Amino acid sequence: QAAKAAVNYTPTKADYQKVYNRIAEIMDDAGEYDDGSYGPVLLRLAWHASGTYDKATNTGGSNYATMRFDPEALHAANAGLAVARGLMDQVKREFPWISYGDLWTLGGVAAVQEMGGPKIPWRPGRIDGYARDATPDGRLPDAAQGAGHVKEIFARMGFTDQEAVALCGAHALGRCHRDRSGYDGPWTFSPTTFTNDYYTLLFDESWVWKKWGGPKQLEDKKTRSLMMLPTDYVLTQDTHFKKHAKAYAADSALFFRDFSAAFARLLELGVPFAAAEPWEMRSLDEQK
Ligand code: DDH
Repeated sequence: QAAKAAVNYTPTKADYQKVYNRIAEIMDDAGEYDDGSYGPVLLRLAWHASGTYDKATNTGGSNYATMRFDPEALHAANAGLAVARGLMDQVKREFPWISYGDLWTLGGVAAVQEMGGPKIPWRPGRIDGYARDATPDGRLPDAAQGAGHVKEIFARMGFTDQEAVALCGAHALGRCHRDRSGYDGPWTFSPTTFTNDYYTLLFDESWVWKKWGGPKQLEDKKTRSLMMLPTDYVLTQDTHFKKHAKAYAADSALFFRDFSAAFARLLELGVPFAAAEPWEMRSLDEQK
């Protein structure tokens, strides 16, 4: 009877808050890693787990957490994410009852909130799937392409241009790695703080093509220490994208609000939730 009760135990919000807290602690244990936080790479894991969603066939997305399996783990877009999956495995050992999809998406929520971003409403409900549920290569955006490609990829997930532009603001965080994507450098001067700097820099700096042996990317003319991918730069070129990117550059609160809504939706694409309402998890600071 006791064993049966344990199997049927439904974790509560307090249980998920404990997982959130452990992720937040691990994020800060990064030491010499990158810019001193695992937050950006955990955010990228949550995004790549969710961004495989295809609205037309209702396949992909964070349910099933199929990036655990080859060949999806080996897709070029996912290079470097083994670091993030390894960190999440540490958390999974301590809280074995959580599904990988819930764990990885909660990691994205913790990353955004702990790095100073908006609250991201989140709820559990994803289940672990099998290798046969894995998605084909090519569903995530290719940084070398133009505005048409970016629109197509986000529309396939069911997003508008406005939501696509809001989601790209996540590039305020983290950096590109030569040994992962081939690209190199951070987008902003504060890659572990969630800001709207990605948009302000896009419009305020002069961006020139970097002269180097690597893939085509831009650098800021003034310091040559920041970068933009071709797909970032199109937000200043395409008229529809530009309208929203300008609005986010001018109004940080608007960006925070729209990012929260779009990112919460991204994490839920293709997940068949029961009726429960999403929760707001508390940041470590709020629990002091
Ligand atoms: Fe991104 N991204 N991303 N990205 N992304 C990279 C890094 C990070 C594209 C390409 C790259 C989003 C959209 C796009 C983050 C979050 C998000 C890198 C570098 C490439 C390349 C990887 C490496 O070398 O380590 C492209 C293309 C798009 C696009 O939309 C057209 C979105 C929507 C998000 C999100 O989170 C909502 C984050 C964070 C990083 C930094 C990772 C790190 O390790 O640092």
